[in-house]
Amino acid sequence: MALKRSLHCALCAAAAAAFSLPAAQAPPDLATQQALRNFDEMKFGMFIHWGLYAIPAGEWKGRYVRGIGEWIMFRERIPVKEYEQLAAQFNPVKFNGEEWAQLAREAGMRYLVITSKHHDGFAMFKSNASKYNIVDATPYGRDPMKDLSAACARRGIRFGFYYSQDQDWHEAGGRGNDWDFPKERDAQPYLENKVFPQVKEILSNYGKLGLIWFDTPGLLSLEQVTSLRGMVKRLQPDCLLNSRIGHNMGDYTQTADNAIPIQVYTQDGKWEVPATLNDTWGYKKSDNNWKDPRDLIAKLADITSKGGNYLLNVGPTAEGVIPKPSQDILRTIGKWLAVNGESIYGTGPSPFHFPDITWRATVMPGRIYLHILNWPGPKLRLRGLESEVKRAYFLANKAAVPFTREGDGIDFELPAKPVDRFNSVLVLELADPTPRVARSFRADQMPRRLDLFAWVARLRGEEVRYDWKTRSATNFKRFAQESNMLLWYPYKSLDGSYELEITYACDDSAAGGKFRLAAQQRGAPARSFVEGVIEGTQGKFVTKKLSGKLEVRPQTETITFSLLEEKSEAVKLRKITLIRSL
Ligand code: FHN
Repeated sequence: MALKRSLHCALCAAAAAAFSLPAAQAPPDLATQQALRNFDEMKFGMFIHWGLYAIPAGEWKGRYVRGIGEWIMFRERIPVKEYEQLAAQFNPVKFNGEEWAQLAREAGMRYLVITSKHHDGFAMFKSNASKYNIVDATPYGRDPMKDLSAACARRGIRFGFYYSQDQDWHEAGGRGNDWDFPKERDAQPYLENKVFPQVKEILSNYGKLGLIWFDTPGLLSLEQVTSLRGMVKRLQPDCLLNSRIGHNMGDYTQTADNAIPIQVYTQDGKWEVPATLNDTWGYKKSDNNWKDPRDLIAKLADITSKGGNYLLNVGPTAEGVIPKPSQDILRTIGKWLAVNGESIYGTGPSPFHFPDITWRATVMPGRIYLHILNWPGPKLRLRGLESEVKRAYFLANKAAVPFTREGDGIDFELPAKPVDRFNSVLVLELADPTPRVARSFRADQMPRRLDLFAWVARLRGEEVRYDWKTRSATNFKRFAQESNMLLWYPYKSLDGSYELEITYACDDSAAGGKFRLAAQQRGAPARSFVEGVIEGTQGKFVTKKLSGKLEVRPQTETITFSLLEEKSEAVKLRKITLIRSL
């Protein structure tokens, strides 16, 4: 796919409403190829979800509303006329585009993507296509995107807009609002009167855009999406489009939200992980479940080593302030990058698959960067590297690290304590420009036993937590609508039939709950699953074999762990081990 879609040049030049079939597998044009190279080098970007939803900030009529903050209108079925009144209160007098762009810079983020219009339909820029915009409908009366795009340009940060193209709860022709608009919708007038003109506005009034980030493509037709893509590429040929434009028409791929592939993933071209700093995108005043900088720095290394970019979100308040905890976390990441950026920006993915969560690897010609995320003690053993290592040293202090070859591996002698409290990067200078790796250790070879660690999983739900000390996830609350769970994303790497082991700890008093491991495709009931009971372990970590097999197919999107009863939520799940049947 990578460069899935890709249209004939003739089509790129066609008028917005024109339609012809995409040359689905044609290589991207030169402008797009160059833009993709730049995008690949940047690795780390700032996502900003900012809109009217920052006013209720997760509460409606004095009541807490579960879920992500920017979905409050949908969750509470707020009528358009009532939600629209928020615009009359929106006055972000503390907004300062220079400060936001400067924060992105200090965080080491090289691109920035902000919501120009989210699903609530409100334009955060001056629009002539709809009066429902920040200049015409609020007391603020200014276009903050002008300042922000200019502030980014001044700092060499590539600027992009998020735009919700299909889902628009403000419009009868948009998708999602069936409480105001119960009749079947006709998307075409909505597209022609709002989406196409607004997308044209964001492409015309804010300088060069690095990308447009479409979202929840939903039900738009191939013709409609082709028109949208054609218009963007006609106005700005090197503006990238993400895969959520729909119909395989993006220039690069998004993973699901907060979803990191379990292993190196390069077969489908460039990809990006959109991720939250807490449990929401839009500001929610009660959400203080901030991720630890250690976790985020490790995830940045993890994603980079697997071939992706990391787009990390902040949700500013209605006054226009990025919450202080977000700022502090981002600056901490930036400090790590200021020292270790060489091991991230412009690097290539790992030539090895990852046996566990001790380290990750990125490469530059003649170098491997080993990101040591979980300190292994006095020795780190790296198996499978055939290239001669000329020198090994820590990036942070340049201290040489002694090593010896032993069998199929190299043993590195490590100091007693990590050199960096988050991620100590060990540089290996090689005799070869491209590392030679023995076949069975290569990134595209999965071992027979593969551990799915809780740390690598997406944690779904407001309550479930990862604990670094025990390297396990816990607090799996159950709710009628959406229970907490762990999800792993195999991305086609695991076709096969697997026996299973579970490594966990549970106090005897909390034991007895049933759990399920399932291999699932989006929207379909579990194709294959195995169930078991959480037995008491007196709180100690144990590994148990499960009865039954899990069938994983190339089209399997997720492997999930969830509890089936309101019991054993305190289980500490460290990992699931898949053992390929011979
Ligand atoms: O529904 C949106 C959500 O509000 C948020 O914008 C995320 C960001 O990736 N995208 C959608 C859900 O995937």
